Amino acid sequence: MESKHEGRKQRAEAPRPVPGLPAGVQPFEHLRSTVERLRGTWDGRPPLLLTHRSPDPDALGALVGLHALLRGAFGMESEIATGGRIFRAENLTMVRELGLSFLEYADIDPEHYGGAFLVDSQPGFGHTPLPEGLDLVGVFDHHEPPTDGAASPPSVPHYDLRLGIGATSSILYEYLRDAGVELDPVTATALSCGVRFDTADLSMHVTELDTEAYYGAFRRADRRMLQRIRRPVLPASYYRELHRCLARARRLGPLVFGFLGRISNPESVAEMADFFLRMEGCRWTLVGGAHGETYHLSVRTELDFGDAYPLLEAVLDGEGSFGGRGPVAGGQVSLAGADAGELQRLERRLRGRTRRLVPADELAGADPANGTRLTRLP
Ligand SMILES: [Mn+2]
Repeated sequence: MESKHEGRKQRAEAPRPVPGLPAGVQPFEHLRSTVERLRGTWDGRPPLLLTHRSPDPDALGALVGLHALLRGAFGMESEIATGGRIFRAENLTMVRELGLSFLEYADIDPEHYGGAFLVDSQPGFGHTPLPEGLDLVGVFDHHEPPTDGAASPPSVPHYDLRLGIGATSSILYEYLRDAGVELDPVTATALSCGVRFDTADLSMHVTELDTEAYYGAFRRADRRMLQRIRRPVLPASYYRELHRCLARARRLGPLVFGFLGRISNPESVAEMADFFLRMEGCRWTLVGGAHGETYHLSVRTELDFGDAYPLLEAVLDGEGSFGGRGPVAGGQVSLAGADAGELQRLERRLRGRTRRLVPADELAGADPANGTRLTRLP
């Protein structure tokens, strides 16, 4: 079957330097010498651990892993600060079950810390504001570096960027292993959640290290806690939103899409996009909804259908920003300062472009203007 988006190939990008550790150096040894060199200048002040906004399980796992590493390997207590509310029920449950508590960005006093570490993100990423007046000592990440403003690697003493590794939690697992730090149940559970989430239970983006981390962390994890995180208690509002989403969603050949208007939880769009992809015969999904001053969009594709991001690129057609990795893509359009009618107009534009991505011969009897309500599907 031919799909319209197959002609859209990823733009070739000029090769750019990838920041990383010096060749041949053992990561933990490099971290040890960096910490030993710098901690004398910290006057006993602790390091602050940071990640991207609204941390996901991999970011949380890496934070907990780094906290345990600094304590176990260097006898150093650290503090963690996070920004952006966490909405996804699994992630909230993970924080609660693991007994984690974080500082808010607004409460950070840079004078109080010797330096900062950043996990599962890099300086220059839009979703990662860094507090001013605090030097980055280390970065641990597995994402492609930002394409703009990063012509040369940033000058961070310990910059461990490993493209291709499935999860930052796996990278921290390696440090803990090499440092000989025994995994306590909380750290093991956190790392296990992180590797599981970013590799979809070792089904994608998997390396040897991810596999070792997945089983190694799981062996020492609290299994009951893992199960509670996997099947979290859901608030009543979740079911209200699910109902609205089911009522608004439409099927158009291989596509299930829904534009939800205002939503109470910005994670709903990703959850529903995942949920619809499981429908028999569905090859790709797109869900959008407005939360606060931002319109959120998620696209999911079946693996053999092609990447998600060219589809989202076509739907956005230059509006907003977006990113993607394989079968997953997400985007945002700002509604800041927009009048009351703009949300409806935006959804109308998005809906029009979305419909045009489905070739006429794939409509399978659906009304090409509106699609078919899920309740009316044969
Ligand atoms: Mn990650």
